[in-house]
Amino acid sequence: MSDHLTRAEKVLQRINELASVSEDDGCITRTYGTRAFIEGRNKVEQWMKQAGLQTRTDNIGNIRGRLLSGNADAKTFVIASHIDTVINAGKFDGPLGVLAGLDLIEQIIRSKTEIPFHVELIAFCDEEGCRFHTTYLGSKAVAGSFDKQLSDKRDAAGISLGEVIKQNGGDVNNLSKDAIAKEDWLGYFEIHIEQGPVLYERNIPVGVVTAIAAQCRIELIFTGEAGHAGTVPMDMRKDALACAAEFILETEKFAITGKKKLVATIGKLHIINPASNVIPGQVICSLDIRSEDENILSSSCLAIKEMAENICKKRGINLKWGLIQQTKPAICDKGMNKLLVQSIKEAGFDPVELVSGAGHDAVPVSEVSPVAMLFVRCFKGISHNPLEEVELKDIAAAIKVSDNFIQQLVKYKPPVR
Ligand code: HGY
Ligand code: MN
Ligand code: MN
Repeated sequence: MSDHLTRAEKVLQRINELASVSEDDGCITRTYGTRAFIEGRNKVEQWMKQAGLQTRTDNIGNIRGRLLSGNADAKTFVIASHIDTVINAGKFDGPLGVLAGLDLIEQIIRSKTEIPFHVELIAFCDEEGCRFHTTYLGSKAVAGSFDKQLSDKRDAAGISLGEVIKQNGGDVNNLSKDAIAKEDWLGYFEIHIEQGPVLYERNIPVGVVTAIAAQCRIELIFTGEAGHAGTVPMDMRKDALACAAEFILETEKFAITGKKKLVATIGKLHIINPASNVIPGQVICSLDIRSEDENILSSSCLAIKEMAENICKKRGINLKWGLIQQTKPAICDKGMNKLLVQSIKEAGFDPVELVSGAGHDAVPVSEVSPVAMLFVRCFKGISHNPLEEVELKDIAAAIKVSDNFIQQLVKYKPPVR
């Protein structure tokens, strides 16, 4: 078996071991700051230590492992991804990038490669934003863009982010000390499953990411009037759920018919005080809209908001529209992408470039550092789903390409930023 396949087997074994750590018995869920998250992070820290890295948990809760260059003044090259998950997740979204990244560093050590830069492996603690509905907490802290006001955000149980940081040994006031200063970044590299069907359909194991789509996360609160399901005539109701349902279908129609290279998703819908014999008085739902074109995203956001207001006006429902987060598109570094394309060719594969519809920790990092991402084919592009699957040979392909990339980087002198 080739060396890359053997290494891929070890990566897959660790992915499976990490996948066995979950806050839910029947599925994989590791959300920010929970006991299961900490247990999973401890596992990753163990593996980092076994590899000989200097490890530390920073204040927000990332686990970080450093391999120092012989040159003390060297810049830092970060290899990273996340170890938090969505609810009922697949096992590759995040952990593949962290554990393949660890393998690359083990290879640097094993091959005694002289590195002119420090290498830092980071397992980010909250890319998905499932617990506090705001993403990139870990990568924002490392990029120096963490907004302290976020620590007031509360989860479904009313616990604040600040309390969770403190509970887990972090200090919100020291978060800024965990950032890597802009002048100290050499670059950022993330291996991640594509989470889409392109590589699978084209039967290609890996692809180069050119950009990461802009996205908007919104919370809508529809307030009508709770009432008796048996007595209130249909034309006298202020049914918050029926209103939300019309909004959801109209939003889907907008995204489909508009062909505006836009995707729109309502992934969370919550009826306040639900009962089968009560007309829903209040409903809360999420709205996630994305486009690689920032202008299309903002104009679509306005159009969807106006459409929601019109539906609510017609039905006598009050609407609260709350912007949770808006991120610009992140452009990947052309210099590093050239090296990645070269590395793919050297590994014997056709280089393919694609835009990521999914968000990644590379987004906040791209504000302070050149970023590059290597996508890995996943079964039918399925992700955020326990059916998420990656073949061993594709992990081996990603390792082979990434080895080449690291060797090119060692020789490459990026233009001064
Ligand atoms: O939502 C996303 O795009 C990412 O998976 N967090
Ligand atoms: Mn991810
Ligand atoms: Mn994800």
